[in-house]
Amino acid sequence: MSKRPISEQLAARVPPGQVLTDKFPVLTYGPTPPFDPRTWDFRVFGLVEMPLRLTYEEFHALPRSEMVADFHCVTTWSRLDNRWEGVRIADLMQLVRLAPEARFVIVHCDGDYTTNLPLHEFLDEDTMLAYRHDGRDLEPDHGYPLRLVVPKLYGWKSAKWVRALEFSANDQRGFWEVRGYHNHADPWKEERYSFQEEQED
Ligand SMILES: Nc1nc2c(c(=O)[nH]1)N[C@H]1C(S)=C(S)[C@@H](COP(=O)(O)O)O[C@H]1N2
Ligand SMILES: [Mo]
Repeated sequence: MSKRPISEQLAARVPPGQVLTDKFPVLTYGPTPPFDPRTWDFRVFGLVEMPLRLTYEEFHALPRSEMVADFHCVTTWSRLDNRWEGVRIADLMQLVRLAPEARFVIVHCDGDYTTNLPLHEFLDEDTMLAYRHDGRDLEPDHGYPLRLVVPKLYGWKSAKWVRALEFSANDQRGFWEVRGYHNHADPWKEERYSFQEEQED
């Protein structure tokens, strides 16, 4: 963790209770799942007009974008200015027609990890399914071949090894959301733990 003083401008980008790091720690529950490009696929299902299935090659043929974003882990480290490359959710959603009842997305990953997001935040301009980080392919431990990036929520919503998106009318708490972490996870409001949800209205 960096001990040097940081500028006011930088400090304004660090949410309460967070400490900056230049490293890129690996935060995973369990082992890094194996990856085989011949069998890997990416699916969209649930409240959509037509379910979607893309192979590894088809996914990589989607329009590619780049974005720079900060990353905040609930264990208190923040890493600024990550350069992600991949497919913006806004571009992916050109291929998907949602049913009007869809209000949540459940992200399904290899290794049985899941996480949940409100649809409107998932569809924001700043979300991406990334396969590169800081100019290189993602390391397997950081989610290769594909991870979600949701900069405005704590890192556990940025699911690694994503295989499917499920659109749903009902919210379904994911892996950490059923194990004591906050359902929403806004780092600026320090929405860390599920017990805080009872104090909200
Ligand atoms: N599939 C999966 N995705 C995951 C996790 C995990 O355990 N499994 N950990 C989450 C947590 S708690 C954080 S902070 C980020 C960390 O990403 P990193 O390991 O690339 O730093 O991944 C998130 N995505
Ligand atoms: Mo985390």
